[in-house]
Amino acid sequence: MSSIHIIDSHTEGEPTRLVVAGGPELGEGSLSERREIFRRDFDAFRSAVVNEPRGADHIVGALLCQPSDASCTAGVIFFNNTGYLQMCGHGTIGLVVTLAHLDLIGLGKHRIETPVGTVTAQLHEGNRVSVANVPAYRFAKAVQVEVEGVGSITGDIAWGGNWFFLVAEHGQELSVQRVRELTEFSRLIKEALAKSGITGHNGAEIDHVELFGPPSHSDNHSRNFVLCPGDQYDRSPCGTGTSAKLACLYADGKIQVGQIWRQESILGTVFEGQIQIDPTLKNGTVLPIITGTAYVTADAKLLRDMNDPLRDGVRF
Ligand code: PYC
Repeated sequence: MSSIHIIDSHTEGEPTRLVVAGGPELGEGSLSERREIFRRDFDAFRSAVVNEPRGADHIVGALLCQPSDASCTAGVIFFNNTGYLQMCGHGTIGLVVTLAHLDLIGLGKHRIETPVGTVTAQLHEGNRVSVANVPAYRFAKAVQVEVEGVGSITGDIAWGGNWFFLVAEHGQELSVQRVRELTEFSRLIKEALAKSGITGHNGAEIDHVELFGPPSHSDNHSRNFVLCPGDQYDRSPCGTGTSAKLACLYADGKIQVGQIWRQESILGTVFEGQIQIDPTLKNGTVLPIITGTAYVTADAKLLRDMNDPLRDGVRF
């Protein structure tokens, strides 16, 4: 029998399951090297933690790691029902609130190492966290893709810590009652991008699709529906997706430094986004800051009985 200490939280509705103890030994390399060892040698552990019967398809897992950079408070590798994420905004907010719940950190700024770079998270009062994410940029504007059964769809390709295809004109009503239809619609777009060879930089797979529409509340600027890898939709407005959106807004001259963008999720929960500009970075690149709130929901032990045929979870 092996035991895994996990703490669950949700950030604006989207769950994060942090593995605090009982995780695999991945060595002391960079977080991206450790993520490859995780993927190669311990994928059964990933599945055991987030997939049924111990988890559920929409849970995002996070493995707490020793950082390789001593100036960082923690390292983290994010994963989900089908694989590994590059970065995760809602998950970083959940991680920081969980570390505070464990009395491991206090209010203020904390550097967190991820496989795609170091981010800085500021813990405020009331479980609120601002994440200064990795630099984000628009890679391509108004890219057309022919989607089977749908027709031609136009979107922007942007990096916000993951690769996104951002679509404003889609004819879909973005309501929580329609998540099945929106999931299928977005899945078809993702499939069409792959079939058409449309990628991010260096042939990177675009594994997130983001649909935008009008907000349901006049305080907010926009509502989104975000399809994540593993065909699960983000219950939060998606931290990396909001970062990608900020990069596109900046590229279109629609946001300035100091302005707040209130991005509403399909549930109606909100991330506040803003940008900073670092003149040493390539023109058009922004430094997104995403603010949201997380709550701890469970502190538990997962048990893996080696006689249990489903000890590695249900894997597809
Ligand atoms: O918040 O960046 C995010 C995220 C990615 C996938 C699910 N949430």
